[in-house]
Amino acid sequence: MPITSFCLLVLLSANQLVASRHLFMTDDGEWEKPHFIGNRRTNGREDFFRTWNEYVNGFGKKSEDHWLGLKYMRRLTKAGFTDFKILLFDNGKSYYLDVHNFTVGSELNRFKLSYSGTTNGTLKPDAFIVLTQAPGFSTKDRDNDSWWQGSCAWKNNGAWWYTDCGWSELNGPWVLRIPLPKNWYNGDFTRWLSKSMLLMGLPE
Ligand SMILES: [Ca+2]
Repeated sequence: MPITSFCLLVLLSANQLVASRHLFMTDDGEWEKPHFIGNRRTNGREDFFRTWNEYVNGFGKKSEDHWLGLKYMRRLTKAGFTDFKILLFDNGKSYYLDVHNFTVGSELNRFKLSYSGTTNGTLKPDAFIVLTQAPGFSTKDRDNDSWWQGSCAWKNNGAWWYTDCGWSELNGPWVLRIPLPKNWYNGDFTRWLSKSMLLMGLPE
């Protein structure tokens, strides 16, 4: 058994391992290497306006829309899954951003994001860089954002690495454009998204 598979068996529950079925993508952001899906939004049937504990432990069906869980994302980066891909779908077109040497911090560190590598893709890195400036992950019952006047999770009806409240939101309500849809700012325009995914994979 490869060491990586062994690590995953040790680190992840059987429930979480279902995610490893999704080994390959076929689109602009093709990844022909093992990866896990941290976030999948494709049909709007799953409720993403959830609590801190739910975001820590994960929710949803792994074969459909789901959030893998912050503690599993943390363990994956510690196990070497430090390539991060953001996949966005907007009006039939897909866009992606690859991030190398990506880390999810510990729960004590509020699952703060950081990276020490490079980025490339059809999306500009700006919105991702703002994510890494967030003090930590925030939910409707845990305000770790840098907006002192209120809670970005309540403002956006989501849960995310908010600053004040940032340039992206992939865990927001499943609505088209009004009032607070999922979105991603891309330097000169904002993508109002129909679908999105966050992937975590092994480096080349
Ligand atoms: Ca706040």
